[in-house]
Order: sequence, then structure tokens, then C-alpha cells
Amino acid sequence: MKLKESTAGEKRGTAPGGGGRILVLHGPNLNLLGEREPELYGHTTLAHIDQELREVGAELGYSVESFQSNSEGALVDRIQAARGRLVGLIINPAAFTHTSIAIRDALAMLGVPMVEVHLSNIYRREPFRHHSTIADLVDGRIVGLGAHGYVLALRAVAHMVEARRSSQSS
Ligand code: CA2
Repeated sequence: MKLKESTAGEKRGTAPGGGGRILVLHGPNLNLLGEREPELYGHTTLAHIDQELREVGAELGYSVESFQSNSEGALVDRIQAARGRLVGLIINPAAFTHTSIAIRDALAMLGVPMVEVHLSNIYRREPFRHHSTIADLVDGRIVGLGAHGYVLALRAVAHMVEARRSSQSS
């Protein structure tokens, strides 16, 4: 009986006694953060952002896992692999924000709280950056606040996970 409970918990990304697993996805070129174009994207590296998210996640009781890829297919594969194994998701699809129906379709199957993050204020930039294929699918969006936007997104996802749990248990 005990074994069965922990297996089910692991599958949906809920460690025993913990808040669960939150996945952070970073799209193409974000691996270069802090190295190029700091005037647009800031000086913070992706490794630093991921480290901070793990630390804040641990304080909130969540395990935070990050994944970056320059490939649309790899991001879709990672989303599919996460089905049923996480409690929330944060995504900056980078350039795929404006083009990818494949990422949108994969995210639509998850059924967990999701927040879209952009480092820059995409609405102050070229018109082609104003459209996001996932804007209406995600629960919330944070744009233009730089690296701090990810921490805000993490807190928002944790808040939604907890609100969902308390409404399910009442
Ligand atoms: O503002 C954002 O977070 C973006 O998602 C960043 C994408 C851009 O295509 C979106 O329109 C808005 C670009 C990410 C490129 O990242 C770089 C990082 C360092 C140096 C060069 C590119």
C-alpha cells in the first residue's frame, strides 16, 4: 500500500511531503544570456537564473527543473515527457513564442498552471514580437521585468498550485 502511494506521487511530480515538480523551459538562444546583448536581456546568465529558481523553489517546497534547447522538437519532446509528472510550468519560448503551434499544442495537453515569461517588453519591440501563440493558453504572462520575471512567475505558479489543491480538497 505504501509503495503504491509513493509511486503515484512520483508520477504526478509530487514528492512525499513536498509541493511537487515545476518545469522551467527556455527557448532558442537563451543559453547566451549574460554574454551578448545585455542592453536587451540583462547581465544575468541562464545558469544563475536556474540556480535562483531552484533555491526559491526549495524555499517554497518545490523541486524546480530547467531545460533549454535551440530546437523546437526537443522542447516539444520535453513537454510530452513531463505529462503527468509535474505540478506547474514556466516557459520562455524565445523566438518560438511568435511562431510555434507545435509548442502550443504540446502545452495544451499538460493541464497544470502555466506562466509565460519574457525578459524584454515584447510590446515595445518590433510588431512581429507582439503575437504569442500561447498567450491565451497560459494562466499568466510576465514581460519586461528581466530575470526577476522568472522568480515572480515561480511564486505565481506555486500560488496557483496551492489554490488548486485547496479547492480540490474542500
Ligand atoms: O524577451 C524575451 O524573453 C524574448 O523571449 C527573447 C527572445 C526573443 O526572440 C523574443 O521575442 C523575446 C530572444 C532570446 C535571445 O536570447 C539572447 C540572449 C543573449 C544574446 C542574444 C540572444
